[in-house]
Amino acid sequence: MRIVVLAGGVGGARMADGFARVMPPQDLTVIVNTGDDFEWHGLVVCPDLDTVMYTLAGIVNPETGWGIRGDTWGALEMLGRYGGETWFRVGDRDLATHVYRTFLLRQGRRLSEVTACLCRALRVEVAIWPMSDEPVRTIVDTEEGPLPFQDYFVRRGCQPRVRGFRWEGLEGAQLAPEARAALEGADLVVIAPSNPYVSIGPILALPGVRELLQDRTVVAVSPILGGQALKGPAAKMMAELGESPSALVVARSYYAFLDGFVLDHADAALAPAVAAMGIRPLVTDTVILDPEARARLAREILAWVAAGLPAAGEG
Ligand code: FO1
Repeated sequence: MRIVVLAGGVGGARMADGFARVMPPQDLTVIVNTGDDFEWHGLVVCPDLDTVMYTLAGIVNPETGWGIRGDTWGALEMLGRYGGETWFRVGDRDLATHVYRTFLLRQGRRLSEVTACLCRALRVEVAIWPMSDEPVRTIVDTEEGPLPFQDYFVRRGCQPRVRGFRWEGLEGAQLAPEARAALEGADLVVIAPSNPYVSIGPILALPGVRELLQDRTVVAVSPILGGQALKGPAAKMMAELGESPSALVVARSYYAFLDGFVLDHADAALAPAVAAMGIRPLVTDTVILDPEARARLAREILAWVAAGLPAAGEG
């Protein structure tokens, strides 16, 4: 079975890691959000691509879920001494990734090619593709005005109240050719437990993606359990956009193309409402902090899909 995982940052990386642990690497592709990308002191930083890449390479910092384990901060400290901004914390080894990526991009290579080159060097066998080779930048419209994503997320700690989201560059952007080929050939698309607005939203906003998903088997794992996000601002954003935070809001936002929806035990009571939307629910443990839990959830999803998405007690 050829599987494509649509992923954002830490939640996406953990779900991709689960599948990477239980299936042949050549059958798995991860398509990653690039709306969080930005220029940092002249370097092109792709936080979600790097989070997925470092996780699958086994070198991610397990405490933060992003950055490199055991990294040091000498360059950042020096940058601070020069008066440079240091609110976005780039470690010394992580810095090399941004330097080399920027170097390759300036030679005219596409982001997909550059990502493949970095992954090869880190011995990542699973294909990781950016959603687009053209820059697409998430702008968070807040009560204090528009903020570029990392300004909102890191510098302002997700404090300003959200009014909506926009994507700069979307008009000129296409789904990258490698990502498109993977989606076209997929037997199953898994939407990782990533933020539906700012991690999955940009991927779905690219022309043709929703149409491609309508023709495939698509299951999503809820990033919201018990009305809260395990990590990140998804529940806060929901509330500020006038929704009562719930896994149901996520299922509804993917309704047009979703076949199955994976809910945590904490939300078992929502399963009938999911089924009433014509979407098959699977209730299980969706907390995937450790590698064993990730592999178990991936295995469970594969078995569920192979059995034709039976509801509990069926099949
Ligand atoms: N997240 C933070 O909360 N603070 C940081 O200083 C920070 C630095 C950083 C550096 C490299 C990288 O790849 C990711 C980094 N992140 C940081 C995470 C990142 O901002 C978010 O996880 C994603 O953009 C949201 O998915």
